[in-house]
Amino acid sequence: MTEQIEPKTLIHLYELMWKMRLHEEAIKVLYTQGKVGGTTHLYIGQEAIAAGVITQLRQDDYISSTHRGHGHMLAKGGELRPMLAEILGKATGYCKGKGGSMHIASLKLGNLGANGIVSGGLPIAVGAALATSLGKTDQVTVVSFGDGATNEGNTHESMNLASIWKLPVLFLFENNQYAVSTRSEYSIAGGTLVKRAAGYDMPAAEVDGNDLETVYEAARIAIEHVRSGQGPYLLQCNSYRIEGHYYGDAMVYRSKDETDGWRRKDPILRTEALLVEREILDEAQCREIHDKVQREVDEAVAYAEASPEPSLEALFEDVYTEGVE
Ligand SMILES: Cc1ncc(C[n+]2csc(CCOP(=O)(O)OP(=O)(O)O)c2C)c(N)n1
Ligand SMILES: [Mg+2]
Repeated sequence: MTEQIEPKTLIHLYELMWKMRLHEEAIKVLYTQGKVGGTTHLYIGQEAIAAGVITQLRQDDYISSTHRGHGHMLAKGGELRPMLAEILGKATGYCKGKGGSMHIASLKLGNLGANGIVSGGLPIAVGAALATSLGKTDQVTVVSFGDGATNEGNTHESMNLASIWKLPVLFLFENNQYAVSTRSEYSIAGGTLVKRAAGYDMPAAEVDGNDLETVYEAARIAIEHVRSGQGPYLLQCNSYRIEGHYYGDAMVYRSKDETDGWRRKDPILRTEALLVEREILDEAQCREIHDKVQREVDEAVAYAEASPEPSLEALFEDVYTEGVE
């Protein structure tokens, strides 16, 4: 039986998930208007994973993220204004406009960065965990990775090293069913990573990644294990990528029926149902939270749009130095 999340925390996580969702919805509009450089990968549908796991970290804990990293950053304490400014390539962004959607990082918040290299975040996380381990702190590093990363050499090397050195890493596998157009049930031998974790002598759990409470409880156990110095842990959260691989993907490789089926398992609506069922909030109060977050997102979009571009002189600043705060 899953432990219930305290009402106050549940409301906070519900609001945070709307923040992630409406942030991504705003990016769709900005992208369509030609204001987002390059490409952008949206986190819609997977919000319960970042909210359920990353919010349980301390600020001095680390995360290492993926190309689909906006939700991870918001869960680690990222604010809407510098997020959206970064995505629009503005000087007020987290990386002074030089990172964009796929490379947002903040050392102050403990985000070692989104990453354009599939599985690239795992060795970085193991390195961070080695540093904290040598420093004898009890900091934890959480690395998110997708099903596409599961069969990269990096992933196996990282898990093996983390295990033999008993490093404080939580390997957070977000199975959103697709790597571009390849289905994870086709690409993952054995169907689950939990079996592979046994090969690395690492405890593991597999949960419904669209069920916030289940993710939260599994993450609590996993983080406790890692923080107590017992070595790495693998948490597999099964979810679904509601949008295309990148925004604008024609999605010819899957049916509308399939996507609609997963829309009915929407993690935000499921959390809302929980809040109402437990009489923590009624539907009108839930709507108020949604509307409040929408106003915050709109305000942040206006801020980002009004922000200046980086200056030409800034081009050579922060090269080979710590360019992010
Ligand atoms: C090493 C490497 N190989 C291939 C690519 C191209 N690529 C970018 S994202 C992606 C799919 C990643 O799928 P997954 O790991 O499941 O993450 P998701 O997009 O589902 O979040 C691929 C193949 C890349 N960026 N890096
Ligand atoms: Mg995937």
